[in-house]
Amino acid sequence: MSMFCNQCEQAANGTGCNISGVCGKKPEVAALQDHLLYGLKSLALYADKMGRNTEIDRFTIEGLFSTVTNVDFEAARIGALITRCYELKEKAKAAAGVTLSGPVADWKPAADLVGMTTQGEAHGINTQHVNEDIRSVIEILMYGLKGMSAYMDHAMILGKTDNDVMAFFHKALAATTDANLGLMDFVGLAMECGKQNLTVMGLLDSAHTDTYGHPVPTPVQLGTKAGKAILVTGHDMKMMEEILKQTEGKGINVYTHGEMLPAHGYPGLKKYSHLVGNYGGAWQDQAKEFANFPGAIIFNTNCIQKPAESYIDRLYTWGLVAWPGVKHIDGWDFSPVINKALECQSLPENPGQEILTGFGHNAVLGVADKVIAAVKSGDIKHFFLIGGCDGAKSGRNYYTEFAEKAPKDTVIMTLACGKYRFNKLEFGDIGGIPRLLDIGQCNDAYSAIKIAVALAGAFECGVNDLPLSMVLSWYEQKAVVILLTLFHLGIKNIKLGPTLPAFITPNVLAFLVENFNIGPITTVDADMKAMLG
Ligand code: FSO
Ligand code: SF4
Repeated sequence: MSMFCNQCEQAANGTGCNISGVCGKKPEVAALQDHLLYGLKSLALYADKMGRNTEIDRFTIEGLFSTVTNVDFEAARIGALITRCYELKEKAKAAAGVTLSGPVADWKPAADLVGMTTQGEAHGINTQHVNEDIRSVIEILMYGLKGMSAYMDHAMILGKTDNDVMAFFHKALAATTDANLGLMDFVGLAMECGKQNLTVMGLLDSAHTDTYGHPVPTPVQLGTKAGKAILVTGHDMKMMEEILKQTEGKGINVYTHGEMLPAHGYPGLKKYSHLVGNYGGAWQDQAKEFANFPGAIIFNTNCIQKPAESYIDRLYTWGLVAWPGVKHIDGWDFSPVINKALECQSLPENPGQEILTGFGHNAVLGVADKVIAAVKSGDIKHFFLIGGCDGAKSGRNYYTEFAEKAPKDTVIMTLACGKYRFNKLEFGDIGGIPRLLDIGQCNDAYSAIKIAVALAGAFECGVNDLPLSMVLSWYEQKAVVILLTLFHLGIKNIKLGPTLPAFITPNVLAFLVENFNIGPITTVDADMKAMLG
């Protein structure tokens, strides 16, 4: 059985995975995910013609997020989503009061998984256009929508939504099926996706801060505390809160892993004394780290990898993330995970290094006067935003080297899991301002934008005129939509690595270089010199 997927930075040979996914995605799951996307486009054709419907909107977000890299590897779950998608499409068709024609509008899935898989294989990743540049921009748009769905999902879990954003999801999905649209139509939709995502990131920021307060600078212990334990990895704060509530008084310590590290900065989460530290680093080291963590482990979002036998029995998934053979928690009752943690071995008392997190926009802008004065006096010469998602490739050592070589009179802001490349290094401070500021998750990119815009306001210039350089790493589709948001904001001169996306054609790249002067990372010395020059 064949497959083709090129949506993440791991795409085999820099072009696409065609035998099996480097991430572990099997051809059957790839075909089912392609089928689900086809179904979501069919649903969108009708949803675009009716008013807002909460059930359809929520399903669209969950369906898209399920196809993001390292989220759902379970064929049966994707099959169930396809069936549900068809039911909702029929409902939308009746509510819209129109009957559209054409293969996408007429979509009907087979009744069984084998049939759905065969149909998905025929659909592929996009079938409406033959021009390779148009296909490239449609892929950028589709991956942008997938990334935006992830941020929207977290916001929705905390009770936020936005009608205009949801209308855009359906409009854009429907547009990808329109053979009459041309290159610039899709470029416009991709840019609009960046704009809509700014709204979503703002919603998510207020979802987090309204619920848990503004993050405050917080030291996080990297060692272990004696006792039973649960390790939480992923991105979802509400799920983290539930784990903390349900483990209270049970003698279980809770640790963050990967992108959950910024949870320690929120007053509403750090108040739990059994949230004791962060264990391990970024997602791609999970096999080694989970094998050494004797407690229960739970994923609430990406990035899951094939679990090893040594820990699969202690591993759980929740929400949209799933792996065959791994126990899944439906809903909000985490008793099975808690019981497992109580059965498992205890962790030893082994204190370690402390690192700081919690530099969200409120904390950084709270000391804006100090920062501005340090820039004016020349104590701070430059800011670097070294952020983005991490991956397994050795070329990613660039980001460690870049942080290490950043001159002592520069400040590094960071976010997302790429920070683990350097967040345990000692950077010191400039007049009490730490040289390394952990803004949070990839989900907190809004904070970085707010900080940059506020600095530009203070210096009465544009963001592009600030002494600020962005050195970003990308891995999956959440990074794609953040790039679209930065383009929407007119941010130029971004350095992107470790490699450029396989789905960008030379002509589309030329367009991006011409309009945004984005470029691939080269060597640390050359890039640093150009930025500081
Ligand atoms: Fe990383 Fe994974 Fe947060 Fe991504 S854990 S790679 S961009 O899912 O979302 O930064
Ligand atoms: Fe390959 Fe990435 Fe697609 Fe997985 S998500 S199949 S690694 S391109």
